[in-house]
Amino acid sequence: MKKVYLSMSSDIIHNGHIKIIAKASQLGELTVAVLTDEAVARYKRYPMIPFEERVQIIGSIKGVADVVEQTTIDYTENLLKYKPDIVVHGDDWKQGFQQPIREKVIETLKTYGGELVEFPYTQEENLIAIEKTARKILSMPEKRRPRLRELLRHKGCLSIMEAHNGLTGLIVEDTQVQTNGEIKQFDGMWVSSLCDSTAKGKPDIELVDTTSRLKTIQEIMEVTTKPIILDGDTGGLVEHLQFFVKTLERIGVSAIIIEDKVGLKKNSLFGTEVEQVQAPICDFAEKIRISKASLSTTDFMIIARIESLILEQGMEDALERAFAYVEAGADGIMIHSRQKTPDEIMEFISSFRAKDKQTPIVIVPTTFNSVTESEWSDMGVNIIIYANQLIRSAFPAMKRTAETILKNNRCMEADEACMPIKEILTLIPEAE
Ligand code: SPV
Ligand code: MG
Repeated sequence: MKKVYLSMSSDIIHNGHIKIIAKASQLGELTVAVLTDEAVARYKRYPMIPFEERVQIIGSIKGVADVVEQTTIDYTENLLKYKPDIVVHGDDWKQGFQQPIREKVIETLKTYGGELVEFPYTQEENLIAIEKTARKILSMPEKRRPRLRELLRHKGCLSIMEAHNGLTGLIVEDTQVQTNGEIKQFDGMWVSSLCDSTAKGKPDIELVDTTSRLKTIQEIMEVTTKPIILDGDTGGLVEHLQFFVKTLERIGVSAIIIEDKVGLKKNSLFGTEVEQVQAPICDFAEKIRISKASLSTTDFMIIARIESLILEQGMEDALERAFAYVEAGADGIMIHSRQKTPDEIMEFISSFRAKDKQTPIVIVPTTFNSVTESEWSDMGVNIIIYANQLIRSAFPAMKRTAETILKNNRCMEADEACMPIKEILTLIPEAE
């Protein structure tokens, strides 16, 4: 009896799957590999049905002899482990983003004399509609809110990009790249105080009030499904913060990061050029304790941001604060720096991790930007936030276009830097 291998990532099992399973099982003893939640989330949307349930469902389909786990969309590891005689797939992967994965499968099969069998793929008419519904469900507060914790559990280190309106939300939601057969996308969004303020033509000094911040979040939420981390600045008065975190939790935000400063907040990257005052440790710890106590779920995270390195208060102070904030109930620690080199951040991470292996560490590598994500991950970082790159790249592009039109007294010369009219008209579909 030949060993047959079929990999499945879908959480919506339709007739096309049943047909391919039936055909595959006629070729020999069929093992179906179910992609883990992490692997699915990496290249598609987050699965609505968790891995364990998908294993049960697929295992009970007629013709499936065994179910195994596949942890990446790349088959290589499993093929070398199980050495199936035949790999089965729909012929749709000859085109599109799965092409390099297909080529790698063919190459690996060659090494031990395996064979690829492709069946015509039957696209279910109503699948597109079902996918749209899945997206709507995933954007519901109770589904979106716990997603950050879920991703942290599955992936260990997340890549988060800033969004400051619906359009940038869509960029973070939908942008995917393909390198060496791996598909990559962002795990969630950072609603930055700097970008939210700048987009409104305001300075980053807690001038944009919570009502306005909530409006930005709602705008993003309406068109996306990924988890949202809010830059909560200092959190303001604790008497206000305890209400604000409840609102955020209710609408489906996953986390707020609050920084340990008091008085008029200025952007951290000014450092000591402007007057900025750090809160006494006990006051900030109390702020965390009170706001944590007002939450109704265990999903929502309150992350404490330490400004000691920004304000040149030293490593000892940063570490003392980190442990005090964790003790007060902080669900994560963000350590910030404005150095060009990553040295002080790395020193903090290794000292903190020597004593605390669990609490998520968040970094914003705007100035110390040479370290790769996998290097940060190896050091013990859990959330990497790209805090301002979308707005920083959009502004010079828009300014250049404005100048080009002024200089030329017409817009023809600006056209090459613009997307075609047809594309902008159809970028946002009219109907859901
Ligand atoms: C933000 O994005 O608003 C931040 C990060 O708080 S930083 O600008 O580096 O302070
Ligand atoms: Mg900020």
